[in-house]
Amino acid sequence: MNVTIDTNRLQAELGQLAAFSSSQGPGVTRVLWSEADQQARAFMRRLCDQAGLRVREDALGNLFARWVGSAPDLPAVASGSHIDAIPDSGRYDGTVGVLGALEAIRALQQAGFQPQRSLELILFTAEEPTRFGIGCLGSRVLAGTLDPAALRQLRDRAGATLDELRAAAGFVGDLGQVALAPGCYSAFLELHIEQGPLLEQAGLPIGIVRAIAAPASLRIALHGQGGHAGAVLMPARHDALLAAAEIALAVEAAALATGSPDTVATTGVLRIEPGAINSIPARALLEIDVRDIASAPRDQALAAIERAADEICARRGIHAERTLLNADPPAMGDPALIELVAQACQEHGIGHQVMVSRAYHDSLFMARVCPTSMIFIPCRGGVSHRPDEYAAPEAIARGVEVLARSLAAASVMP
Ligand code: HGY
Ligand code: MN
Ligand code: MN
Repeated sequence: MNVTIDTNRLQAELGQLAAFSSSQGPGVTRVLWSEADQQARAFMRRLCDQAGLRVREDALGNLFARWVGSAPDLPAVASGSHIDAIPDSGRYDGTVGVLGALEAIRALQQAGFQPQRSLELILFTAEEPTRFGIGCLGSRVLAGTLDPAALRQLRDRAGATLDELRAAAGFVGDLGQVALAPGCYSAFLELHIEQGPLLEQAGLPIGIVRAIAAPASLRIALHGQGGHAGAVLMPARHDALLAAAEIALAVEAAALATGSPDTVATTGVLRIEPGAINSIPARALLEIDVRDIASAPRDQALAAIERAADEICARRGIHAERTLLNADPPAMGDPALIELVAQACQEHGIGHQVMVSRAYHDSLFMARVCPTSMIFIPCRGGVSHRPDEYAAPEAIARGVEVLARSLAAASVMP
């Protein structure tokens, strides 16, 4: 089958999507249910309508755009990713998988392909943790791992609840209806930039993902005493920032101490209050991201961080409130789906390698719904979550071509 990717259209759409941002360029900021996110969602709905797809959105804002196949009652084949973006980040993380899936469908339409199993594009709500501190919010709920009661506990930094925010964004449906019915999909395949340097270093255009890292997120709120920066002598102080600083260093030490080269830990958020030069920090909030390809070393690092935080706070007379936001197991790619993608590459002489993903993705949770894998394309220098994140047009087109061929093959599977 002759699959032609309309690179100019795809690049234009990636540029239009990047323009929906709450920050000045070149970085992109598109936080869940912000004005920019709402504009981007409307843009995606228009494109899916123009492609003649059957579009629906659930109570959490997950968007589904379906090309109905000749066997509409069979479990569909799905593809997709996210369009939300952390502050001041890149334009390719997630969007390549959403616009790429749409372009794969349009290329198959153009090629005269007739799907048997329906093909469905999914735009997942809030893959990034920015708004509520927990990543993969939409795919977690779709996979049934987060129930409506837990969702109602979520608050953003301003204290707004998920229900308030989703209603303001126009999503008022029943959260109890979001979880997917078992067997609804026969396969899920996500196209994504690698967010690492391995494909570029290997000179390969395609990665096929066999495992996705096990992420955990820990929030620690520290309460010290604060006070006048001139009047309180050093021995009498209970400085929340200094306790936080020691904890941040303990986070690094815990990752290095597991003996696994894949353990990574990051204090990505550190906020102090009241934040005045002549006021001793009374409060500090840390948000810590800990991962490994395997759960055991990740959990070992988490336990070491919690022990260190207890010791530091006891020694400094600081009260700490710890919240483990999530500690997810890794996900495994489906061997048959990996083989199907590898075959699509081999048949067209496209170099590829099977690899792990150190970033997490919505595929982490779709793997609990149906056989799942990912197609990676190289990004320059492996850079991501930065304004200079970049994937070459020809790399994106190649990934979309492999995705299109893989979706077509999966659609005609018995
Ligand atoms: O943090 C991650 O791994 C993903 O990019 N949200
Ligand atoms: Mn990301
Ligand atoms: Mn992503």
